[in-house]
Amino acid sequence: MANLEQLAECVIRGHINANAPYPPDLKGKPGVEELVKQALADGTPAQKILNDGLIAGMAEVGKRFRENEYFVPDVLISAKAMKAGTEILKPALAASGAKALGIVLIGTVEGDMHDIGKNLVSMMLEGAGFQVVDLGVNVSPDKFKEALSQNAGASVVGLSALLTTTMVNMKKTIDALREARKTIKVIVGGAPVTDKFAKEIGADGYAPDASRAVDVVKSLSGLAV
Ligand code: B1M
Repeated sequence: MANLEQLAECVIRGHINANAPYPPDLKGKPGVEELVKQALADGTPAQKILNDGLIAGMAEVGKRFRENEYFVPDVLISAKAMKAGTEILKPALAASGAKALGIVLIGTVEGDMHDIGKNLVSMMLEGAGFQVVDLGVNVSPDKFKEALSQNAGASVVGLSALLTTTMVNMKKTIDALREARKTIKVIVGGAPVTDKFAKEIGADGYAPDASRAVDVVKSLSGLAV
């Protein structure tokens, strides 16, 4: 029987498969890819593999990141391992009709090309079980509005900004989004953004890092944190 705790541990350590050289002490041992395949072969439901293996692993990564035990490169390595597992799991998940926790649109606001933090937030949200539609960087208010109209199922929009000169575009974007849908929930983040600023511009939530962004999006979606 494949062990889902072992699978979670491989996500935490960023161990993709037996041939992967990282981390050195796990080289030659089954990684995420082998363990997901084994669990499917054992008849473990795809949703259980996702929840108790991959998502459980990413939840621990988020906790360690929040507690400054893990840093950006650690999270990126774990996210890569998580992605390798979800790629194998995707057909089984689709066949089982498993639903994402919700759809989140995300992008870096107009005038801003920084995307490392935004990508991290996307990966953590996917790791938590959300479907993420990433609109990229330099996204105008109109483009956000159009994307919201095209994604009727989206319940939360995430805006990222790294520059004091572009964070002002968050308010313009929120106003445009609310024109398209009055009740849409918006979370904002990025180095110069604060909770106070988020409240001033009418955002529903703010998170200082990717891990807490997951909690805020869950809470805005009415899910237990
Ligand atoms: Co730029 N840059 N940059 N830059 N850059 C900063 C932001 C800056 C602070 C550097 C400095 O001067 N000390 C400064 C901004 C000053 C200010 O406005 N106060 C700056 C500047 C001035 C510029 C240019 C104007 C430089 C120039 O051309 N003269 C230019 C602007 C280009 C543009 O956007 N139009 C520019 C360009 C660039 C590069 C292209 C070279 C590159 C970006 C590459 C890329 O993203 N693909 C770059 C980089 C790398 C940086 C620094 C060094 C690092 C940013 C980063 O990726 N951090 C940065 C200085 C610094 O921060 N030390 C700097 C790591 C990342 C994980 O953190 O993005 O904060 P962060 O994301 C965190 C949280 O903020 C939060 O979670 C993330 C993970 O925990 N978070 C969210 C982010 N988005 C969120 C969304 C949420 C919730 C949480 O909900 C939706």
